Amino acid sequence: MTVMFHSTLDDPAEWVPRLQALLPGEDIRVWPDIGDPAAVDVAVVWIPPEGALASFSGLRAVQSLGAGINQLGMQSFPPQVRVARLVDRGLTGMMTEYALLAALRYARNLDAHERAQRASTWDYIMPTGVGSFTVGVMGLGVIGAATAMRLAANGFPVCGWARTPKTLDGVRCFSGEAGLTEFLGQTRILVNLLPLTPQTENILNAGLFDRLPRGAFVVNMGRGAHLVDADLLAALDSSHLAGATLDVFRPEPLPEAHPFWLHPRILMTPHVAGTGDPDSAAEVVAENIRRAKLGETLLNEVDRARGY
Ligand code: NDP
Ligand code: OXD
Repeated sequence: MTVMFHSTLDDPAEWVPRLQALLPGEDIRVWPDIGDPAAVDVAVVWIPPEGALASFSGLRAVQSLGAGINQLGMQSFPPQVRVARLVDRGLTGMMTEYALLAALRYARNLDAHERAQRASTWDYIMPTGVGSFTVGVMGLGVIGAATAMRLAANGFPVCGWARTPKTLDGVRCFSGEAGLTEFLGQTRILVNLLPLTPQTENILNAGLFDRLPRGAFVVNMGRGAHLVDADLLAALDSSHLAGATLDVFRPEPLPEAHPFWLHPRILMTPHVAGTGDPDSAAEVVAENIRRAKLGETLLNEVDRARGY
């Protein structure tokens, strides 16, 4: 088996020795030193090198180094190519931690205190605690479900929304278009953990914000294209929304002139909410390389028609 590794974020010096130790005898090559492209059986990538996969005529599988797969451009892959997203306990843990941090910052008014400090103002805001801040988690998959449970374990009332009905301990679950309005109506901090698909693109828009209570907060950890930037700015500027925490953007990096950078009610981070931990994730990737060799279904294989 020939495996091609490429990432602009993940360090091959951390990944390749781990993969090699788990897959003795397999040939792991790091882009661009890959030799004959037709020999590549499996591509392990965050974003594939521009146009490269088209020349991998023997490609059997693509393993994403991210939990999301929209960045792979998989529409152009031949139908027999299997695609897997990354499910890794290290990544999931970091994502839940980020959501908890963002929710606690709002529940304990740290955003308001940051603004008051910048204005040298002693602004006493009576703390109310987390119990009065219902968090609504959009997307109850691997990361969304773990996030909802972690928030609930930390005292937040939590509700969740997904495409299909779910049951999660301590989380009030809603599903489908029919459940969305009730879900949003009780959400004070909205955390987006949806995958990007044609159905979820632009979902964080003016119509959705209008269904949140006045003074709600938005935390976008999914993808930049979930959010209609102008609608967020309008909702913040009218004070319908009180703040936003954004980890993902369209495009990344966000251009310097974008109004998000200097907005007093937006906290930005550069797509760092979670990353795969090679110590734990290399095992999952190695198992998928073994499965690709045997022509088996991959772990966390993406339903290509569904898009996640
Ligand atoms: P999963 O595939 O495990 O879960 C996706 C969830 O979204 C499922 O509950 C699914 O519902 C729900 N969903 C999908 N489409 C719809 C829809 N149209 N309406 C309602 N619900 C829908 O994904 P993960 O939890 O592993 O990851 C979620 C996303 O988080 C990734 O796709 C990625 O975009 C983002 N991410 C961001 C990172 C960052 O650093 N910022 C890091 C990692 C991930 P159902 O189960 O009913 O099908
Ligand atoms: C992602 C990731 O999908 O970093 O954004 O895993």
